[in-house]
Amino acid sequence: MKPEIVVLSRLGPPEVMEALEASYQLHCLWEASDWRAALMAASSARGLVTTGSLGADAALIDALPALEVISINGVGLDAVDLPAAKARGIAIGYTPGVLTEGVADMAVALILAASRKLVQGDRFVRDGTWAGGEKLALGWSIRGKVVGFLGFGRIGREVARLLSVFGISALYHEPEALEGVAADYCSDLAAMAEASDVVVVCCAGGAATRNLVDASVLKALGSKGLLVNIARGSVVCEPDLIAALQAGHLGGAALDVFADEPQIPAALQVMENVVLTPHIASGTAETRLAMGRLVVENLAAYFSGKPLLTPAPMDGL
Ligand code: 8YV
Repeated sequence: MKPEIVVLSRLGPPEVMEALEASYQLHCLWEASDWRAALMAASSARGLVTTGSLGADAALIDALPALEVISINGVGLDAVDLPAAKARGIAIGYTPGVLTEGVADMAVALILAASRKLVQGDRFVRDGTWAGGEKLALGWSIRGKVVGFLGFGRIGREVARLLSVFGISALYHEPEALEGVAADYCSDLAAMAEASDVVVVCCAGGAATRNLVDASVLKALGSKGLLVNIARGSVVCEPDLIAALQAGHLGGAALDVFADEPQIPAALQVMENVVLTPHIASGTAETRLAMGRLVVENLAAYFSGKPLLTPAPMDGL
């Protein structure tokens, strides 16, 4: 008998779904019109596959009494109730490392999209404004600028490495200074923003970072500054962001993540100096395949009695 697992959202690459189907009896929740009924039908499920953004809250964990392992298709752990899982002795796997490059590439793409007005320019061409004789206002160059990183883990460091080609100077903010990194530490986030042309949010989500980027940080980044977020919407106080953009206290924003996805405030949607993407920083075929394979490998390790390849850190819980 194949073990039963619940899968919350279809994982993109067909190879991944095929691998899951080959080894498990799947409860595909995205196909269910009634989640509650689907979860009740999955009461024997021993595994759960979820995403970084969907996670697994205490209610979902409670609804699965036979749950033994959660395999997350993502690196973010903020949407998983880790204490609830730990209390039940549930093993948790996630996908660190394999999405670092994909997400870092997206941060660079967002910086270039905003600074070189790629999206605005595309609209300008398509809607006939260019043909009507108007000129798009000038963009600006990232070359030689100062980029501040809120969070300087794997992803932040990879973004900094990529941007080094443009001759940027890198600053970073973390709770503590890090050993051996090629960037200058700023203990004060607002001071880092003040010294930066661009701030890239690359820290983990969750209570420790909620609303860290608030009105004071945005004002410090300034009327020419660009905020890029490829981490979690929760790190940026969205009402403060909207107010700063509307007041001209902030130059622009390039955002892949939002406070209440997929709901995006209407105010952001009408701003020309804002680039919006639908949480796709890890969304390349290559990255999603690598993530999906790791999701499958973590489950396979668990069900064959081996340690997970990439267990979520549970220390201190
Ligand atoms: C994706 C993410 O949203 O890794 C994460 O934490 O947020 C992203 O990679 C998602 O989890 C892919 O399914």
